[in-house]
Amino acid sequence: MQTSAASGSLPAKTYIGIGQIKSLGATPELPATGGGCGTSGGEGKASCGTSDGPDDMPQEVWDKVKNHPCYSEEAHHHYARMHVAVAPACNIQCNYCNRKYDCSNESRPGVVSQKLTPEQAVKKVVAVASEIPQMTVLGVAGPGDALANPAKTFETFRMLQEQAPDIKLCLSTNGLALPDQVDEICKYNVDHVTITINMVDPAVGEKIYPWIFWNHKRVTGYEAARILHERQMLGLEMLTARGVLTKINSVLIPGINDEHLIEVNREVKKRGAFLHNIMPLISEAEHGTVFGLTGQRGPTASELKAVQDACMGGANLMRHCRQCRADAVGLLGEDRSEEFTLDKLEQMEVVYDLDKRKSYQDKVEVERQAQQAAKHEALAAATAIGVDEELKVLVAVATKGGGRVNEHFGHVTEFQVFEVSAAQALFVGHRRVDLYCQGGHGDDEQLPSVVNAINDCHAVLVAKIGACPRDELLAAGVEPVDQYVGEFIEKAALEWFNDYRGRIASGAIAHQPRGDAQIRQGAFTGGLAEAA
Ligand code: CLF
Ligand code: SF4
Repeated sequence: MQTSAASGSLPAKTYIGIGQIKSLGATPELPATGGGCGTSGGEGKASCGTSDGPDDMPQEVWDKVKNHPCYSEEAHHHYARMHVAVAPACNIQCNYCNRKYDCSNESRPGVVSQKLTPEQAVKKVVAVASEIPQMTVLGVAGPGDALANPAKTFETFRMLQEQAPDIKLCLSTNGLALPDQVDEICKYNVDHVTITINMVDPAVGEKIYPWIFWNHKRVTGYEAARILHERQMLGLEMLTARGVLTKINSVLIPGINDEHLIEVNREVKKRGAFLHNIMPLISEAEHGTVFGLTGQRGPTASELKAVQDACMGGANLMRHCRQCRADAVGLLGEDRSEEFTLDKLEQMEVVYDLDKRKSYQDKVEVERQAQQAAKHEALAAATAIGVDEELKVLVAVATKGGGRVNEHFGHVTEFQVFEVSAAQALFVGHRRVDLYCQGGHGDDEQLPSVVNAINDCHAVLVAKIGACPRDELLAAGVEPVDQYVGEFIEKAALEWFNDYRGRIASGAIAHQPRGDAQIRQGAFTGGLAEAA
């Protein structure tokens, strides 16, 4: 399958700007936040403040995020979302979007969505929810703007509330129409709203947005960006005042808004945003976007992480976004939409069984608690070792879900990456890779691209790995580890790190810094995951 992965060598690591970014620090000078949910999401945590459960936040906020895979990093190992493409129109133009494809804010490129009527959408949601009991959230995320299509978006929500009342409702918008739609959002109990905010300075914005459609006419340049900015800020403030949880998506565009996103983080926190999701620009010439055609590149893995790290201390960060398609179905990172096309839905017998869904989700909660207990146990077992206590390394993990090390190296199409220190194992991203094992045999030509994708990691935790990739990884300086099969990821990563520090302390090895890695939006999946 054709992929949208960037090819060629990595950009120079000395890229100026991102690498010199200074952190917001632990005690940023921020005005007090406004009221609402955004005030209670925790201060400056590295990821959505849900990783330790309800102790971190008021019960009503916990109830909203505990099974939302985007609003809780930890939930995304267990719970699924789906999108319905009922909103094809858009009221602005972004230089990174070509709507021949899905909305770039919430999508991988190169995949055309099947547009649905609200009736078709609701039928699909009920069918998916019957089939996938961990599917807890329905989002409207394009392919255009959810609020530029209010009649279709809200009709979908209205019908769904009646037919599947346990499903959380979520939408994504560029914010231009948001202030006018806040009442409708609240009327249909939409608890989660994503606003894509790439700038708080119209001088930056005019490099990203060539035009907006405003008051029945097209507005361009600085004025367009100024209006959009004002509407975004107003909409965010209004949602905060009404207690709606908000997530801000920002597309990191090197050389245009990289350092500026720290200011964006600060401003959205002031206005009560619950989460800030800084995503890499997706930009390939074949997508036909302005940025693709002008050669504007996306960030490398370390450039993205540098900006995210610099924002710690501001609004909570989301780092597990998969930039989903507008009709994605399943756990983040997987896409089961092909199982639920309209013609297949016609053949399905759908029974929406609330008790079955609840009992499945109760089992997930038991598993989650075991995962938390394992993490705490591993942290408690970490011994004081005479090596740098500030030491942090990245570890790649092969998993097929459930928060465990349970995938073979050769079957991975996406590694999860954790930053591990003596204090924590923190999810910091994912890396798509070409499938190494095809038809039972490893394809050695794929190995360099896999190594490229995790080249900033010190180890890779897998359920199983063959001799050839093992040797190649070792030669590249990445340690393959297969002794934690079936273990919870954080426990395994912390235990490996403890062992790693022990080897450093004993003089058996010397700690070496790693290089940069390549972020890919697409990869060869050998049919395992369609349309990567
Ligand atoms: Fe969809 Fe977005 Fe709701 Fe999630 S996605 S509308 S908040 S249910 Fe999630 Fe996908 Fe990232 Fe969006 S991983 S692109 S953040
Ligand atoms: Fe595309 Fe979304 Fe931007 Fe509209 S708001 S132009 S659909 S990325």
